[in-house]
Amino acid sequence: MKRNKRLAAIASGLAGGLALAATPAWAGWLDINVPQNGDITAIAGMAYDLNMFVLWICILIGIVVFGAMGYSMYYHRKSLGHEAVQFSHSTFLEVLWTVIPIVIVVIMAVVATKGLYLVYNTEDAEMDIKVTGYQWLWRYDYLGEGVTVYSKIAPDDNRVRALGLDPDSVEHYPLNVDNPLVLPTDTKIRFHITSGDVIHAWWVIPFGWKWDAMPGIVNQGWTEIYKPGVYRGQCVELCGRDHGFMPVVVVAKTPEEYQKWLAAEKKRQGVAGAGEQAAAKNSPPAKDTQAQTRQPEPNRAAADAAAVKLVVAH
Ligand SMILES: [Cu+2]
Repeated sequence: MKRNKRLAAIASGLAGGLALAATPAWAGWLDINVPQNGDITAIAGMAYDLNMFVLWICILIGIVVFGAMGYSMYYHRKSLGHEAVQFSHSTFLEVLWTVIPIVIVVIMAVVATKGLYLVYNTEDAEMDIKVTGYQWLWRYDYLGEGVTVYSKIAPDDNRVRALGLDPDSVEHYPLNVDNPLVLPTDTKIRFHITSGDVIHAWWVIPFGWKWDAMPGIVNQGWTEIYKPGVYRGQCVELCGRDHGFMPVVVVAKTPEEYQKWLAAEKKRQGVAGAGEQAAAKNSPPAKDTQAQTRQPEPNRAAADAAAVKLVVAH
C-alpha cells in the first residue's frame, strides 16, 4: 500500500510539472529550443524534427537509467537488509549494453544522414542566386537574369548605431536593410555563396542553414520557401569592425508577384527584357563594322548564364 501511495505521489508530481510546462507562462522556454520553422522551409523542419527526435531519445535513456538507479538505491538499500551481489562479469549484460547503444547510434546516424542529404542536394534548382559578402554589405546576383542587388544595413538602423540612439526606436534593429533579397515562394532556389574580401557567413534563420562566404571558394546551399513573408538573418562570421551590422533580409513573394518585381527591377537596372532579347536574336546580324563596334558589351545575362554553368559544373 505504502508503495502505491508513493508511486501515486510521483505520478501526480510529474503530471503537475507537465501541466505547468504547458501553461503560457512557460511558453518562453520554447524560444531557447531550435527554431520551429518547418512551415517555412523543409530544411528548417528537418533540423527541428531531428533535434526533437534525438532529444526524446536522450530523455528516454535518462528516464530508464536514472529510474533504474533510483529504484535500486531506494528499494534495495542496506537498511532493508539487502546485500550487494558479488558477481564481477556478466557476458549477457555486457553484450546487451553494447548492442543497445550501437542500435540507438545507428538509428540516429541514419536519420541525421538523411537530413544532411537534404541540405546538400542542390540538384534540380529552378533558379540561382550568387551571394557575395563584402565588408560590410551583401551583393546578390540573379544569375541568368542580369539583375544585381546590393544590400546593406538600412539608414534608420545605421543612424541608431552611429549616434548611439535607443535601439528600441527602430523595429527589428539592427536587422533591416536598404534593398532586401526578393525571392519567389514554391521555387527551388540554389545559392552560390562566396566573398570578395574576408570570410563572412550568410545566414537566414528559417532556411535552417548558414554557409561560410569565403574568398576563392563557392559554397552551395538551397531553399524552397513555402510561405510569403519577410525573413531575417545576418553575417555570422566575425569579419571586421562592422560584422554586427551586415544583416540579411529576404522578402519572399508569390511567383507571380516575384515576376512583377523582377520585370520592374530589370527595367530599373536597364537590363534588356526577355522580349527585347528575343527580338535581338531574331534580327539579322549587323554587317557593317560600325554597327558591330557600336554593339553593347557582352550581354550581362548571357555572361551570368555562363557563370552558372561554370559554377554548377564544379
Ligand atoms: Cu560579414
